[in-house]
Amino acid sequence: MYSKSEMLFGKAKEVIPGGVNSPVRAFKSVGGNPIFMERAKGAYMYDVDGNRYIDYINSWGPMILGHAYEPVVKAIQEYATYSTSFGAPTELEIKIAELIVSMVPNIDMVRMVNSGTEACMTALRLARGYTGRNKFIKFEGCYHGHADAFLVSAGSGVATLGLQSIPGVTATVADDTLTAPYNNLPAVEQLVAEYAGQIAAIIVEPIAGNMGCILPQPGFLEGLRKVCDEHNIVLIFDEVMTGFRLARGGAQELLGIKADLVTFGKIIGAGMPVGAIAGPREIMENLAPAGKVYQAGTLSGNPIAMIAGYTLLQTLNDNPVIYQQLAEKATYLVNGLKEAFGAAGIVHSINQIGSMLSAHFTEYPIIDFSSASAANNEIFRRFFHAMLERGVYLPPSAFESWFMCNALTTEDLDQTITAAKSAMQAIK
Ligand code: KE4
Repeated sequence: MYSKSEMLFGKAKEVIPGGVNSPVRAFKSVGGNPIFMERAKGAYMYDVDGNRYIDYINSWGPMILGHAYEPVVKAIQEYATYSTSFGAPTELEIKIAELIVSMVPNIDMVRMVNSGTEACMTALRLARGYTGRNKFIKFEGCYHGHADAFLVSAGSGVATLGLQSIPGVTATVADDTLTAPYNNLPAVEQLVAEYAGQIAAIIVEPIAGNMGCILPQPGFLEGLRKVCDEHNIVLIFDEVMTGFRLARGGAQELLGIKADLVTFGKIIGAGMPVGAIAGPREIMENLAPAGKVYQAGTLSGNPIAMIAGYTLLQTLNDNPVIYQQLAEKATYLVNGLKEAFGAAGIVHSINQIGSMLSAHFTEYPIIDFSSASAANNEIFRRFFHAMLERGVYLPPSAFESWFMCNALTTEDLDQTITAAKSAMQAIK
């Protein structure tokens, strides 16, 4: 069933550290060997052994309209013939920046980079340059990419691998990273009082997606906004995952909370390497060459990545009904999963907002990293493999979100629910 994947993984480990180019792909927390994919179309991925999977990873978010979305593929094919990179400004970069400014609330300007990591590290440097302060607050279990400052109490692959401290991240860097539990406003207020005048930014996933999917509790984000206003702290919404996924204007639009800076990734590039920082002119014009906060990139604003992202964002912008369709599909799936888990007598807690969701095997609500960590990972591990054997590809870690694409049909969802019922009976 997986013989070619197993052979390829053996070869990969000879020339690629851990056999993968990103740790979370290695199946470390669920065990077994990663599946090597060959192609994908719409809601389906096909591995090198010819197995088909209904895909709930969507490349960790970008494939919101499904894999190999025709208009994006055609746009890439056309623009590749004009050259794959100029290293000079292009009109296309203006067009995508203007489109993003029209879609996302509270921003005047956009700077393109090549990953969510670059976007978040730039936003932090910008906040530090703008305020003249060094420290910042992040939340346990939130993941903002692999820049040194963010690898303290991080989620996603760092949590998946159980890494408490990261060799190579120096104590001096870590000293400026302050952490608080997600959804714990008093802990933030205490840090702000203790480090009065020293905190440049609070960076938060407005809906956390890197310890499973965790929703902000009423008052949490509003409280962060108030603290930032009172202490002139830059509030950074890391919307690498939620941007363009939960609404055209992302979590700012959906939740009605104003950030000072917003970071993007994933969907903004339609699967091509793109990240972005966006915000008001007053802050953004501190970025070089307009200002002195230096940031650069050989392939930033790359024409192939830009036309891919521009094509996808145009579709989303012109068809906001997609977001309602995605949310309805996610709700349908969650109801089916609850039925499957309940029928097997397995305690569970499922979080969902829009087309993001995660399933945890615990009777307690999942509201922060501590509660996510306390859930039963052994059941998750067995569920993951039982679903894989039944042709459903879930995130290979309980510290990740599931993602829905709009190519999923009711038949796909029913097939997923049937697989879940069968998987639960097999593992209980
Ligand atoms: P990238 O550098 O991986 O493009 O983006 C980093 C990042 C920043 N902020 C948030 C909220 C993110 O979710 C991410 C990356 N997400 C993970 C999945 N949870 C990427 C998957 C991987 O590491 O392979």
